[in-house]
Amino acid sequence: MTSIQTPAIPEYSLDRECTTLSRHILQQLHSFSPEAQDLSAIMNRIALAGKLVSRRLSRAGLMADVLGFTGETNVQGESVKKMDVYANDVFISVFKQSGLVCRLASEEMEKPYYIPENCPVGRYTLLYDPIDGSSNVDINLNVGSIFAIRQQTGDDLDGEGADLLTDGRGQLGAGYIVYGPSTMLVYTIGNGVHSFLLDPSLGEFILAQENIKIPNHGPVYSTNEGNFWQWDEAIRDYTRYVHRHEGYTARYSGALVGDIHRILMQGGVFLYPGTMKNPEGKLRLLYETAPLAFLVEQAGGKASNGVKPILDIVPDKLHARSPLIIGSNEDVSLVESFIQDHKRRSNGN
Ligand code: AFP
Repeated sequence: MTSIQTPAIPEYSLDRECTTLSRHILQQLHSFSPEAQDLSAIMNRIALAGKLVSRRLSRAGLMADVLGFTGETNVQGESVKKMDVYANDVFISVFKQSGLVCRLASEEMEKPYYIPENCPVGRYTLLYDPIDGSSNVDINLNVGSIFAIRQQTGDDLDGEGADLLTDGRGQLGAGYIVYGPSTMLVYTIGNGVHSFLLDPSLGEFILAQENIKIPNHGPVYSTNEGNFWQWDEAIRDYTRYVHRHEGYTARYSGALVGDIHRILMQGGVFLYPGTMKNPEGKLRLLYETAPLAFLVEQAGGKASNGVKPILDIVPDKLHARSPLIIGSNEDVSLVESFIQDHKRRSNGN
């Protein structure tokens, strides 16, 4: 009997190199059911959007009319970058003729966008921030895309997306793509958190790490201290505490995705509290804080608005905002303890 040659490439690496996103999702769901196939196909289209945006970003500085502002202002009152528009359109285009996603809602669009040919068969809605951290785009610093997948429950006849105004526990899947030295997609479908790295030579997102667990505590605190005097006294006291105690270091990139990715891998806490001017803070619930809260909770971390879990907050409008305190369990609990203490003291207890 001839002995079987051990393959040149060790088994696990070939298997790993073949572990694409769509295969991994079916493995995660231990099923080939229509729902599993749909989620796998949706994630595959999100991956395609990530490849297209990554390619554009990597060459933007050499291309004409790709960087800079459009001169328009979006529904958030922010000046729109040309890359915001490109990325927003990419996410719409990858779902055309898919029969999957009937509706998309994003930071760049006042109302949900419908893909008529996908409705009514398409039973999913994609919520996304096409370019998170767009203030970093023109200076070649890291940016990201954030996404969440939800079931379409209502008929939404007025096109306002009222059926989307539910808490974050209804998210079927969520994640982000970070466009940094390499392009990485990190996702959850409620079965742990997993990362995939874009291998440009293959044009494929390949499995990098499975079941990522966030450390229970980390040295990093990430916040825009330029807002210090606009914060509640509780948040100011927390900031004074980390200034006065060994073992803390500040890291803030101006792009939520990059800051969250650092904390997911190294531990710590990210804060975007409410301010006197904006008590609800800046970050949007449905396509920024809720997707990241789902992901971080799945990695064993915590996410709140200082008082209640982000995933329990019900938005009152599509572009609703929420304060965000997210990251390692111990560090988020520490910030929350400052808020509770202040509340107790102001109630005279
Ligand atoms: P842009 O996408 O408009 O640059 O906003 C980025 C962001 O939503 C988030 O990624 C950052 O954490 C946060 O806003 C930065 O806000 P500040 O500039 O107020 O610190």
